[in-house]
Amino acid sequence: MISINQIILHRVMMKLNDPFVTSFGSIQDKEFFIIEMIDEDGYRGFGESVAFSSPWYTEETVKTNEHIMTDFLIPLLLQAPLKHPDEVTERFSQIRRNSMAKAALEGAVWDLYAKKQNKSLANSLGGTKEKIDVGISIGIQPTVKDLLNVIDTYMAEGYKRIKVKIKPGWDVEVLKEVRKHFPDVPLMADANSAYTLNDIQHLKKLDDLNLMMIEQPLGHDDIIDHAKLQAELITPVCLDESIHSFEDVKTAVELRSCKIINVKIGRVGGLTVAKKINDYCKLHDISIWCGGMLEAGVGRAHNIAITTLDQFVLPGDTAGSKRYWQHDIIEPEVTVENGIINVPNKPGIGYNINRKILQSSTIEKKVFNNK
Ligand code: OSB
Ligand code: MG
Repeated sequence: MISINQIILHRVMMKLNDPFVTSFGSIQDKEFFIIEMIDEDGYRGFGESVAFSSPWYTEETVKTNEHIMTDFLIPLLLQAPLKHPDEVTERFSQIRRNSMAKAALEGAVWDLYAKKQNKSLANSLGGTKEKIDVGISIGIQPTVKDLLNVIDTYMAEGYKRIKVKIKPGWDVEVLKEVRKHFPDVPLMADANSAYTLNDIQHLKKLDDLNLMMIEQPLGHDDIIDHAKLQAELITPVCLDESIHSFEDVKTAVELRSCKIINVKIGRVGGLTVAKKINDYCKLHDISIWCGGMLEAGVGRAHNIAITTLDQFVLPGDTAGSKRYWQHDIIEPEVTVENGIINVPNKPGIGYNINRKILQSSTIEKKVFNNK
């Protein structure tokens, strides 16, 4: 039984080492919540919210996360004890959407639950891998030469695949150059919704480049046009932005809109939903991998745990802490060796909170007590 006594929302601001540039713009300052949850037996779980400050990726923001967590989700969590974290999704279902707000709190419940069971979060979720393969996502660079240099650096660090952000004017020619310099690198491209079906002839040129996939070429909410595109492309289509729920996965699979799905815990509404997606995709032979939201250590640890499930067959975007932060908020930090992360086997997320870094990065702290 989990009876929550207290929930603390730490509003944190951290600066990325380098600005991350996509077809939509650039991020360097990352604001988010670390959720700390304490139950009546003194167990403590942690979650991390992943919405950005502005709604360019999905409609949620740091402020909508705060509003929804504070005014709706936290009261629901404190209302009655829980037997299992799977019940959180059910309890939150009376609140429409707001997946990232839900996932942030649910993640803390899962961590707390796993610690109470004295099991790693990965094992609690049903994951079995002891090591996971990871890739890296590279933002749009000022020049092709810069991009080639960055790829060189990350290949030397052993990352298992390279993802390059593309947009109109920075796509086929750039990827051709990459292929010329790195003929064998496992390579993919992420468009973050920058194209339409009118670009189909242009996108077909990617078929000569032996890409593992093209991620979210079309509309951020589209599932229909992607099916039309996939029917014309040899390159597998991977959906990211379009997948907000388990139901979206079913629609995309039924309509053959993609061959691969990028699962982000926050975008789909939590670990319980991500688990369900894993099982459904296994049944339907759809490959999945864990995407990233430029997370700090707590979110990164949750990503590592979900990636241990069996249908996460492709390397994800969960790069090492040092790729993002000067100092991460966990210890040890996440390290990648030869493109591999060793999954921690300590209880829960398996990393400790670095209280010094958390404190120095916190701009506001709100405490909710169960009376
Ligand atoms: O489209 O997958 C994306 C980062 C921010 C928002 C959206 C995306 C990304 C990434 C980088 O590609 C993922 C990461 O390294 O955490
Ligand atoms: Mg993406």
